Parts: sequence; C-alpha cells; structure tokens
Amino acid sequence: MEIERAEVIVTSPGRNFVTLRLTTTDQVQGVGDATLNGRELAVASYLQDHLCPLLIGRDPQRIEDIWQYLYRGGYWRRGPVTMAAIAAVDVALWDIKAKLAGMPLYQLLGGAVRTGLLAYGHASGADLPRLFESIEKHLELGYRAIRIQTGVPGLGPLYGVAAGDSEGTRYDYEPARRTMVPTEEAWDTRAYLRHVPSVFEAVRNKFGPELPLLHDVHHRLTPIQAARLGKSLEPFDLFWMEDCTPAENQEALRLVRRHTTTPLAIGEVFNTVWDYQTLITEQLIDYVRSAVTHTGGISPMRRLLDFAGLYQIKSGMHGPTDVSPVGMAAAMHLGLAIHNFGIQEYMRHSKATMDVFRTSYTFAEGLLHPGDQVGLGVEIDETAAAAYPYAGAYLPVNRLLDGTVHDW
Ligand code: EZ4
Ligand code: CO
Repeated sequence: MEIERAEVIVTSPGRNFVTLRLTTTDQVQGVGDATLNGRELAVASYLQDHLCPLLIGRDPQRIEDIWQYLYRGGYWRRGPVTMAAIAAVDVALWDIKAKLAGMPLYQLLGGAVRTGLLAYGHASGADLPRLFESIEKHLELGYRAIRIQTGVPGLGPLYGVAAGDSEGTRYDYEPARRTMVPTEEAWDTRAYLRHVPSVFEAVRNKFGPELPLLHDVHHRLTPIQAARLGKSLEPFDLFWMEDCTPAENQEALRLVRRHTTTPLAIGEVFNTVWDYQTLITEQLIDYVRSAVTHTGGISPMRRLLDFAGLYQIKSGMHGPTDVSPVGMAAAMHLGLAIHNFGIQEYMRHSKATMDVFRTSYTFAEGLLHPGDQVGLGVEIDETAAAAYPYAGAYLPVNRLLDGTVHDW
C-alpha cells in the first residue's frame, strides 16, 4: 500500500483552518490539522510545495520513518511552520494506521487509562458582573474547570476577554477582526498586576473554594513581576498560571519558581521537546501546554509527555478554537492513553466549523472523550469547506501606553 494522494484543504468557517488529507492506494484516508493562527498560508505552502510531493508513493504504515525523514531530512529544523506541517502528516498517518487496525486511535496508543478528559473552558468579562455571568454559563454547559480573564480598569479590549454578547463570550474572540493589518491593544502591566488578585478574590467569594480556576498571563511579565503575581494569587488556589513570561529564556523560570507555589503551565508557542529541556529537568513547570498540532504530531508529543512524566509534570494541551476539530481529536486520543494527563483546554467550535468537520468526540459532565469510531473519528466535508474561502486574519498586537510594542 502506498500514499496515492495528498491534499491541502484551506477553509474558513468563521476562522481559518488548514487540513492535510492523505489517501492510500486502498482508498483509506487520514486527516491532520496544520492550522497556525495568522500564518495559515505559510504552512499550507510548506505542505503543498515541499512535503506533499515527498509523500506520494511512500508506505503510510512507516510513521516514525516518515517523521524522521521530514524532520531530519529537511535539514532546517524546528519552528512553528515546519512543525505544524510535519504534525499534519504525522496525525494523518496515525489516523490511517488506526483505520487499518480497525480501532479508535487511543486503542492503538495503548488504550484508555481514564473514562474521560477533564476539560476547561474560557470564562471572561470586561467587568465582574459580565465575568460572573460567563462563569455561570460555563457551569451550565457542564464545565468543571474554568479559565478566568477580565478587562483591566483604564484599558480597552484585552486578550482573552470576549467582546460583545453572550454568543461572543463563547469563542472566536481572536482574531477579533478580519483586517488587512492587526488591530492594536493597549497594555499597562502595573494596572494589570493591581487588578487581577481582586478578580480572583471576588470569584472565590462568589463561587467557593472547590472550582478549579486557571489564568493565562499570555507572556506579558518579566520574571520578577511573574513571581509577584504568582505569590499574590496563592490564596486563591489556582489550578495554574499560564505563560507568565515569554519563556524562550527557560532559565528565567528559576526565579519565578523560587518565589511562588502557584502551579505553572507553559508552552503553547513551543514546538519541540528542546524548548522544554531546562523547564522539565529542573522541574520549573507543572504542565506542558504544547498542542499536537504545533509540536510535530502525536509521535513527538508522546515522547515529550513521557519525558515530562519522569518529573511528575503533566499535560495541559492547548485547545483554543484555532486548533481545528482534527487537532482537538488528536489531543483527545493521546490524552486518553497517557498516564500523566493533566487537563485539556476546550473552547467549543462554532456551528459553521462543526458543519465542515464531522466529529465523533463528546463533552459530557465536564469530560471530553474522543469517541469510538475507527481512526481519529473526524472527517472533513469538502463541499461544506468550499463554501468558506480563506480570509486573511491577524491576531492583535499589544502596545504599552507610550507606544512601545509589547508581548500580546
Ligand atoms: O492566544 O491560540 O491559552 N490559550 C491561548 C490562545 C492563544 C491563541 C493564539 O492563536 O493563549 O487563546
Ligand atoms: Co495561552
């Protein structure tokens, strides 16, 4: 059996997604997610122009060999574009292998070690009343863990705070607008650091001590600022504080760690195990945020999470709406089969997205399950996809009050 066809499908049901579909000479198909928010066409080209031609005629069963061939064979290693493209190939091959085996992918990965995956959703509000309303809504939806983001007095629209009505609170607040250039937001670290602890205090007072609460700092602090925030949030018992610094400098986390017991999660923008080497071996974090989609696929994610497991570090895979339902399904199969699963981020996709991607995964009583269809359990409806052509969209850019560009 050989790989006969490799198609790259770009579709935009509310937001852009890049999907690779491989077809074998026996007409078995596998899909993989290659979506890189705001840089989608670069990955589509990497696949279309450079990887697809290399895949034709290859044995789809040789997943590890193909992975190494694309990673080492490309000479230029790592980076989000490369690793998203390789991820799509890897996941599509696992989908095919599981279909050939006649089992859901998690069975092929060793079988379920839990009944379902604890998922967290995104509650947000420009102010406390709107935040509380959003938390109530997430509790009604069955979420048993909730991320909290709010506006900061004096600042305008911010990362993580859904604009508009209750529909808007659900998803797709980023990229907020489809513009030819990114929109810009204003940022003031001191105002943020003053405000956040009061938000968590208010949420704990209203919703009690039990509900697991998370928060995303989105790379905006220096190590000493992050240390202070972690310390000031300790009374509110966070599940994690995410991406507290731009963690390219892994050593910076030593300083944060020395000062706070608030658990730390890092890595949604990382793309290989090497980005975590110091963080893991020195136990500077508690959760690995990488997504299957952005880290080269299921094969390297499994290695990364096995490595993390040696240090009692758990998974906390990235699951925003810019990871497609294909990428989400891959995360769920892997999460169900590994011992050191921690939590899965789960923002629900829009109806338009779910019309394009036919999925078998479920969310009930706070837990995700990938379903029991053979393979990944996701198919892309090409006719539905064709109705949503690509539309350029950018993530916003942050500026400090004096105009300096800051991490968004
Ligand atoms: O901003 O995926 O934890 N989740 C996040 C996301 C990221 C987006 C960027 O495309 O930080 O919302
Ligand atoms: Co994040």
